[in-house]
Amino acid sequence: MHFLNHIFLIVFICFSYTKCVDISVKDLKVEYLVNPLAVDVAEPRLQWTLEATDPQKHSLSQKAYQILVSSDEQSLAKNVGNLWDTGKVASDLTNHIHYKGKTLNAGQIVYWKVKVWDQEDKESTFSTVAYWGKGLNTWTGQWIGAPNGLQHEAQKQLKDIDQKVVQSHQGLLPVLYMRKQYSTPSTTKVKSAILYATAQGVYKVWINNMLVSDQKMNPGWTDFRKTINYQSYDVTNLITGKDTAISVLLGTGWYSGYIGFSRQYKLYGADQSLLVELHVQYEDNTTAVIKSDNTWKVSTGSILYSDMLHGQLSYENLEPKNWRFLNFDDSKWAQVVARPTDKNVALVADSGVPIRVTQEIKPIAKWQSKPGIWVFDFGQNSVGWIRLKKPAGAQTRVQLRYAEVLNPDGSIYTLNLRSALATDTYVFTDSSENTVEPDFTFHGYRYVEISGYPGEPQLTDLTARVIHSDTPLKSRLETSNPLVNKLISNIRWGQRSNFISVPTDCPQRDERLGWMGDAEIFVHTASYNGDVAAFYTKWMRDVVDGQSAEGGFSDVAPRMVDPADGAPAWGDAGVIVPYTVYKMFGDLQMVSNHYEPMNKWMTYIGSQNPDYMWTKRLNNNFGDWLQVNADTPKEVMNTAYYGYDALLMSRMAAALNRPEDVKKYTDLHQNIANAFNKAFVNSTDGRIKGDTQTGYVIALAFELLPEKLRPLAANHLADNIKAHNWHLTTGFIGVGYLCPTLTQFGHHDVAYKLLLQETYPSWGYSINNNATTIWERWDGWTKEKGFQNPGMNSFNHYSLGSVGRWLWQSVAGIDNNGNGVAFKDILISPKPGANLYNLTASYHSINGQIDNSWVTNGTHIKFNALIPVNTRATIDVTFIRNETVHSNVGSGSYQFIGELNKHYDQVINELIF
Ligand code: RAM
Repeated sequence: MHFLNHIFLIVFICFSYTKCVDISVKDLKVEYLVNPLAVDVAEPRLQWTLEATDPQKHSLSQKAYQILVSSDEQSLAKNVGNLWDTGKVASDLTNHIHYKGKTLNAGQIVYWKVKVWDQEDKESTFSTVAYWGKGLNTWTGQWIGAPNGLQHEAQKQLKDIDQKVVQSHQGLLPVLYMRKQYSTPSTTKVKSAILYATAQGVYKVWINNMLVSDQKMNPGWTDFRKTINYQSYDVTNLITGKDTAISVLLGTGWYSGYIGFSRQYKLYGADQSLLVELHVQYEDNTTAVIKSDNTWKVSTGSILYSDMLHGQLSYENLEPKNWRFLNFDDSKWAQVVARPTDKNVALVADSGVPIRVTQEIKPIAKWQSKPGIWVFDFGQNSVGWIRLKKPAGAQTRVQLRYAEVLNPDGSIYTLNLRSALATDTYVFTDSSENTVEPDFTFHGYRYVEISGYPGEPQLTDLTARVIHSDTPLKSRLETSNPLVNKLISNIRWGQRSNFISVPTDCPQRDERLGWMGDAEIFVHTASYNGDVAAFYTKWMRDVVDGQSAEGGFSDVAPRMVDPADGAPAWGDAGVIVPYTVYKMFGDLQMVSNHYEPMNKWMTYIGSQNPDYMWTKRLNNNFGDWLQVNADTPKEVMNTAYYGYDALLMSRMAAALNRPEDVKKYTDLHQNIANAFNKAFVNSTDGRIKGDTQTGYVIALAFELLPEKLRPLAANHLADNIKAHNWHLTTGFIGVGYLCPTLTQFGHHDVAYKLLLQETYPSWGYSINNNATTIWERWDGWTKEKGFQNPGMNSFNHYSLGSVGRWLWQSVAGIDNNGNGVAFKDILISPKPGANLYNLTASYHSINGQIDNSWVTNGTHIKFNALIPVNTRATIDVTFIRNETVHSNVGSGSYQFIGELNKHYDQVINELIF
């Protein structure tokens, strides 16, 4: 066995008179975002990553940094930081560094760069230049919408042509077309132009017929009664001549469209409105602000509705031709109405991640379910819509219906969409050859049924456009086992499909809500798959906006469905999500921002449960949702969660350096544990009331059992799984902690058995029955019973995919070491087993990329690890005979080759090798 450390021949030629630096600076971000144009935070956090200039070198680190921030690029080019020059700061920090320079003006854009010194005090060159903008403090634009009669007129028109839809869906409102043309007061050229925009609704903006961005469904979803996010776009290149036309499509979106269950619409308001400010700076340094006001014009057009749940209906002949171009005659359009600004609603620069089309998929097969009705299979359940090629001369009504699954006869199965129509309809009248796609809707689907298409639609005529909040999903995990790879793929698709402005439960039926229980159980897995920190930063505001006056977090955020506060394990997302984001990304800011709301939640529970058992304020009390004939007693689960909250609060209090709260919450955790043990645990044999897998799992994972009972409880857990013939019985809650707990308490082989199980209930069972995403229920479809009750049967829910965390942490073996956060102190502890002959894992942490891989023949193994610059790692390779734990090693690549030790031999032999 050897450490490559010892044998690496370091050949590094440096073409420089001075000593050559070992690291370079990359990936500059502000508040997790690349060059954001509007940041509302007072002291935005800056970050970068480091790369080794020679990947063969070890133990590289950053000894110091210097940040320069300037009001203009020219000064920065001369290495002048006229807003902030940190000088050489002795620090190994590369993220969460607060800007402490001069106060910035509203709308100001600033430029920055950074250089670092390596472990030997050698200085790097400066990074490339990045920038950020300060958000707007005040708005002079007005909220504008359509005069009353306008939408009714269009609705009446719609009634004449599409009776059936309108009768059943009264709330469908036509999309508004808005425009404003202005002439520039200045004759000089534009130096910079930033467009700030938002809506009570959902919007798209063009300048001179050019779409300002590829972002979709802006401004996304917030609790519109409290917070509205605005977006900012650099439109400098779009403003060319003296005259400029701004055109906007304004749909209903989450604000006034159909939302949540069945017949809910206009939840936040009856009419859409728009708010826009275009800030232009000319080369002669004059400025202009063009804003939404009552001089704008409004009309309706071809889009008779574009609804998130129900889809889009467009009549081509109703489109005002060339309405987005300069000099379009809008004299017949109505004048908009300006609406008062609600001072109680905060307008906030969007801190989240825009929704974009991130992939296109071509269909793999098609067939006729009835003559003239074609079904297309895209091979993958995903979220978005179809871009359809319209044939020349088509004068017809073409309808696309979306579905996740099929009936046995090959027709699409849509019952599980409940009242969501999920249908896009185009009435074509002009003869142009074209492609069409909807504007403000999205569908969860694998299959598309198309009717009314002239002739036979070809595979090339339909393209699936995949959308989601575009969090970079750079991390990769792959093994030699196709079943495990499919599970990993299904988990990733579940995440992509349900990260749409908020973390949702499902993307297809009439629900699509920010269910907190689902979020709580999946956040850890999500944080391994990609950089989701900004996404959760935005969502935590929705969570806190939804907190009741008494302190109750809700079941869904943005809060909406139900007046009740959150159930145990659902409301607890308000504590678990900030904790997990802190652990995974080092985000102490999120913890401190929401510390008081979290405290309030603890008081909310504690004040009515003075005996430390969570038996009151249970609200919807969901329990271990969708478990398999193994209902964990609710008092057991709920009390365990109360204990878990206390445990996490004590850790967060410690991170914030609040010793009194550390004591308060450590004591609370202990008191809850005592009450839990007294009421539910047999103190001799460690049996827990209910005797369910979930009961054992959460008691162990939430550190509630006395030490001597832990192995006993873990054995009961393993025995229970064995008694179910190596099957799990856990629902949404237990499943997230199941495999990690088995591994932690020495039953890694049992966890592997669950991973590889292919009969019901298991992940493998769904995969063998064509799952390309994670199902809501273990029995979404079974050979014996067919589809589960359509009242609740989504095929794209991520909750049961929370096993992803374990694949990363315990199989690939990439985790934080002990109390470490943000992978600065890394634990590499892979546990090869089963028939995973190869594994390759690459996790893009906030502190750099961590790569693990192995290849084995079942008796010998070669293991590689790559530790990022400026981090330390403990590498546990005790799965190799005569190997040990290598503590606190520096960056670089390491290789270990040897014989698998006895224990792993056994695991592997039992499991297939
Ligand atoms: C369902 C949702 C969600 C779950 C709640 C309790 O309707 O789909 O996944 O958290 O119920």
